[in-house]
Amino acid sequence: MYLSNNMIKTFPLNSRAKTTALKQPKELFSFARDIDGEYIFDSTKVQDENLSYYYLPDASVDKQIDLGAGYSNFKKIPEEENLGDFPALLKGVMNYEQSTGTKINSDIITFRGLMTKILTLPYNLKDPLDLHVIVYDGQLFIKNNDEIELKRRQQNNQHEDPSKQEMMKKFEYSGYKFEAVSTLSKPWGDCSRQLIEKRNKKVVNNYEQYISVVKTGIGKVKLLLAGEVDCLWDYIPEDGKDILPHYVELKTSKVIEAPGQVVNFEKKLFRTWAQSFLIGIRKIVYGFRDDNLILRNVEVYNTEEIPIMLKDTINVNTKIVCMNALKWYGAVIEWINNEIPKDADKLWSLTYDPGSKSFSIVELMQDSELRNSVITEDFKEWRISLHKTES
Ligand code: 0WD
Ligand code: CA
Repeated sequence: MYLSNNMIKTFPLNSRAKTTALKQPKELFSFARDIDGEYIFDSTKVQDENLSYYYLPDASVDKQIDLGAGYSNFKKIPEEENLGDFPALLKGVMNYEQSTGTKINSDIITFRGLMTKILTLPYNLKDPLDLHVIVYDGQLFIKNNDEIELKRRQQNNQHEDPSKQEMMKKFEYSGYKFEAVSTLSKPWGDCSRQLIEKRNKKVVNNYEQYISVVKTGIGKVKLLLAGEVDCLWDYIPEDGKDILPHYVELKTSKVIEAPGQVVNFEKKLFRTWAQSFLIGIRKIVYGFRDDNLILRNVEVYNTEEIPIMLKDTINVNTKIVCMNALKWYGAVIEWINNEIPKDADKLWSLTYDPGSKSFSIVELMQDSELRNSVITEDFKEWRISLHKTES
């Protein structure tokens, strides 16, 4: 419920920042979720134990890997447990701040996926957005409106035609299966031949997750973004050197057989560009599968090349241009940052409604249950103690 005496503020969709001063993303720490759904916070440990290595030679691709194999054994996390875990993220933030003795000075703290939605919004005008902004200790914590998000996921998964629904689930599975067959848990040199060959038989799950937390910014706004990283391209750099250039985003898509499918793929590529660009991931690997879920070929893209590629080939009707999206992103992030006061611990909603095509914010009534589910007791205690030592 929003407060009746509060004005809804809307932001025109054609707003663009004149410049897009971007900060180079920098990783502050990483954490991981293990197969049991437990979190691990020691960055060095999770880099060693929870981050995998890309390895898929052409000879393996030629073997026609079945990305549907093992589907019935998929260990899938329930949707309601996979909504972006703020308590885990803030535990990581707290650990990091305790190690440095200072507060991370970001204006906005959130999951990367939500910023991908905002960045790509001008080209996804049919997709609604329903977020909550929780103001705490001078910072904006942005999360999904979980209730709406869950309902939406359930609707998306529900097809009238049960065989279609089953097919959609298999497509989803094939993405995780591609991750399993294209990565190794240790560097290639430390893997036995048997381990490499056995990965096709590994039970696939989406519990295990490696999350990088990066500091980045656009214009004057500083952001802390947490995003899932699929694997390493080559190796972990030595002694604290920048790991971001070594990360890879893995994706699957249908093989492109007809000209009409090119536009669709380019839309996906644009979204993947946005997702990777936001946290400074430089490489994207696409596995192309046919309708029978057989892996047919693999393509590697450098993130920075995608905007140029799209400009060259894009269909005039879709006009997907990354720069235009970035100018929108620069403008809208600055607007959010300016319009929501940081000195009052309030609750706001941030929505995009495809019906009226309006992007807006409005203050909501306080909701302590929601607030406590994001800003944990531990985190509060930590921040209070930090400010005591400062004054
Ligand atoms: O509403 C959501 N989708 C959110 C999920 C909001 C915030 C966080 N999360 C959770 C998810 O578990 C996610 O994996 O936090 C994790 C990290 O967040 P993120 O990196 O911001 O998520 P995003 O960029 O949207 O997606 C990264 C990966 C996906 O890989 P692909 O290649 O499909 O983009 O996270 C997984 C998925 O592997 N993922 C999901 N898996 C199942 N159901 C979902 C989902 N709805 N969303 C993301
Ligand atoms: Ca992925």
